[in-house]
Amino acid sequence: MFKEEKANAKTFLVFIDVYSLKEKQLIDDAEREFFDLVESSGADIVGTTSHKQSKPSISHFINKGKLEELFNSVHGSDIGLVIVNHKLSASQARNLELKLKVRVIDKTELILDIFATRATTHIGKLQVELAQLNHLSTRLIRGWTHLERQKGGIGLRGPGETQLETDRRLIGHRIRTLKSRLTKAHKQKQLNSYARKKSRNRLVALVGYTNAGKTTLFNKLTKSSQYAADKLFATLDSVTRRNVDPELGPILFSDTVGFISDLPTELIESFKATLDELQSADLLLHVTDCSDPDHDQKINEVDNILKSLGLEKITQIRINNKCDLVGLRDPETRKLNDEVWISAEKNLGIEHLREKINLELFNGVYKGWVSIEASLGKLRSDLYGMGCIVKEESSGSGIIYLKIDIGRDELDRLLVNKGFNICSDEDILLLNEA
Ligand SMILES: Nc1nc2c(ncn2[C@@H]2O[C@H](COP(=O)(O)OP(=O)(O)OP(=O)(O)O)[C@@H](O)[C@H]2O)c(=O)[nH]1
Ligand SMILES: [Mg+2]
Repeated sequence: MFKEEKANAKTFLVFIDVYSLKEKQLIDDAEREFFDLVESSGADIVGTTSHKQSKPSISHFINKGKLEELFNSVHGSDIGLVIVNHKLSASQARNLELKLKVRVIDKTELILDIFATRATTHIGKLQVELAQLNHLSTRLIRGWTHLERQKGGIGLRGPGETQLETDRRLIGHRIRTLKSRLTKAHKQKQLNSYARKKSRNRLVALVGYTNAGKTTLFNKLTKSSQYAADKLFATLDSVTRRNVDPELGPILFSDTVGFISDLPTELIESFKATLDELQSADLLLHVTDCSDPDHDQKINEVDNILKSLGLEKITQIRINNKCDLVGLRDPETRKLNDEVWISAEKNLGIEHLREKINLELFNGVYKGWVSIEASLGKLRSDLYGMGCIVKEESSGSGIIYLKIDIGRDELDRLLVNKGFNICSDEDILLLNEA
């Protein structure tokens, strides 16, 4: 029925600006984002069309006149795939395919496909397959026979691929298996996070719109080399790393999947457990691209998604990243509304961000000497257990001097409860010289 389709099929894009959906459309430049998305999927774009219509047509989404034009563009060409920038109902997608005689996918399938090609971890792959199957099960309607004969191609790649030939019953079975595997995998992760809670590590999660620069900043903060790239959804699987920066207190940083407007509900459902991990974060770094013309809308979009995940109560530091692109060379001077201006790539403003993180989490950090009575061995071993002793000196007169690196809050708690004395650096210098 359809032309043979390969993974890099010649692709035609249809961008429709629908007035009646406009209020929901928070992104002004949705067209550019749509193109970026399609490019991220690796499609071979050979043509595009863009038009406005007042509302979607019930049968084909695209109105009749435009549909004829589209048919003329596609018919007799070597185009094998049409991608539409909206969510299509099962029957709209089917009717479009019947009319155009090529495969048609919508924005949801496009995003699912990108996720499928990016998933690398066990949990990531399970989540994407679950999302694909959930979506596929809504498409298994009468008359939708071509799915059984097709393999590969954008929208059909990834872990779910072989399942596309199975029927609804098999899909249902597979969905149940995936869900139970995911529950098991997440239980394991929860055990790990329980271990974290027992330690004094704070969890700081980087969140934000896709391509804002979260991974670039994460790499800077944790001296890691996670994959960061100028494409949408470069990161899919969350990664947590311990802070190695001596300027920061004991922190675990977590890099997460980026958000996008109209994130398919199937994906939110599947990724819920991963995103649920954010619930235990002590602080969110909301990374934004301040050079993006849609900067404000994207902030709203991310805040809305955070709200829908019940994360709005967690303290947020708003970070305007890529300040080098707006000509801001000295971000320290720009401290509007308590926001932080940085360039993760050019290493600008990171120092101020560090201070801010320390201040939020630990009410600042104390680095210096304290003295305790030698008889308070338990306190000393607790401090070693917490990993905050940098150096130790003994006066030989029943007093131990400890150089510590500790959050102000914790220090205050320990001072009140356990009997510390803060020394001045001069005292210690004398001690060292003696
Ligand atoms: N000019 C400039 N580019 C930056 C800066 N930070 C990140 N980038 C670039 O922006 C692109 C996206 O960066 P990533 O760190 O992958 O963004 P992300 O938010 O992790 O994106 P996803 O994982 O796709 O959600 C990359 O090409 C980076 O090199 C910056 O401060 N200035
Ligand atoms: Mg990333």
